[in-house]
Amino acid sequence: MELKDSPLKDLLRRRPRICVLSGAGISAESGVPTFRDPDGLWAKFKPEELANFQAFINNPELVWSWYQHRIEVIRKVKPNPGHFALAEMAKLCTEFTLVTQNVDNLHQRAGQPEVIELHGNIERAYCLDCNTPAAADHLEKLDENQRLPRCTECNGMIRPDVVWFGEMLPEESLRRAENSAQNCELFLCVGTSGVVFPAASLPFLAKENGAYVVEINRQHTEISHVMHETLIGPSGEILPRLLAEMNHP
Ligand code: BJW
Ligand code: ZN
Repeated sequence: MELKDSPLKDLLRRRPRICVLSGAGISAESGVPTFRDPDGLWAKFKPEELANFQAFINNPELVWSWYQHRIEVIRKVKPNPGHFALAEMAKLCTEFTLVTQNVDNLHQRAGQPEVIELHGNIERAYCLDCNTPAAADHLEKLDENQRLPRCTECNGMIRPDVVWFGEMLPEESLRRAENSAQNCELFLCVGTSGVVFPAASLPFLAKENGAYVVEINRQHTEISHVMHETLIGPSGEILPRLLAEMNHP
């Protein structure tokens, strides 16, 4: 696919200030299921059953086994050309911010210099009572008398360090993401359905502040109407093309 002549092409050649918001779709080509595609995570598990605090309190073993399963999947897969292209772009631009809703560490493993995590990280966990950090892969380490991971300091319950529905996003991460969206010249929304807030408000904020806003997705989304351009296709193919444009003499 050649990029058609558009403001995007000209912008990329100037290596503008870029802010990227990524979602589960960027990791799909690595083999990580998305949430809302037909074969996604919510096709098998209802979000209200698993991704909220009350669900965890009601059935921590179910929620932990879901996270344990996802940790195992994520550890087996590798970053794909989409993740690598973004890491290369960061080296070319003087101002480049990557904001992710993903908890899978694939941007980090692709060598992304800095990642703003809006929804936490599946590899981390902490104690509900005293906040002491804990390893996230407890279930592997439990002996047969233990059903759930417990805090080594206070014996409290350990929870995954991710953001569930109804919970606040990490304040500093959200502040930095909003600041970058407000100050960028090009905002890229990659592989997100745009249904979860406040992450989905970032492209609106960027546009209000004069950025050129582009979506990269396999299909149109809830937030396509705010985009100046939607590039339809797999991000593992489209992002390397955008990178090539930045390297154009
Ligand atoms: C490809 C591809 C390929 C596939 N290439 N593309 C304003 C309005 C309405 C509601 C709210 C609002 N503000 C807040 C809310 C409530 C709520 C919310 O947004 N609800 C909506 C669902 C209506 N938000 C919250 O509760 C947030 N907290 C909050 O706002 O706190 C303040 C507050 C508190 C109390 C009351 C009120 C306010 C917290 C949200 C936390 C989200 N958590 C999860 C789970 C994280 C942990 C875990 O991983 O287990 O985050 S839910 C899940 O959705 C996960 C994701 O990060 C997030 C977004 O999903 P994403 O990444 O977009 O994935 P998909 O599957 O939806 O889309 C994939 C896309 O990829 C698709 O479009 C495909 O087409 C595409 N694709 N292959 C390119 N190869
Ligand atoms: Zn504790």
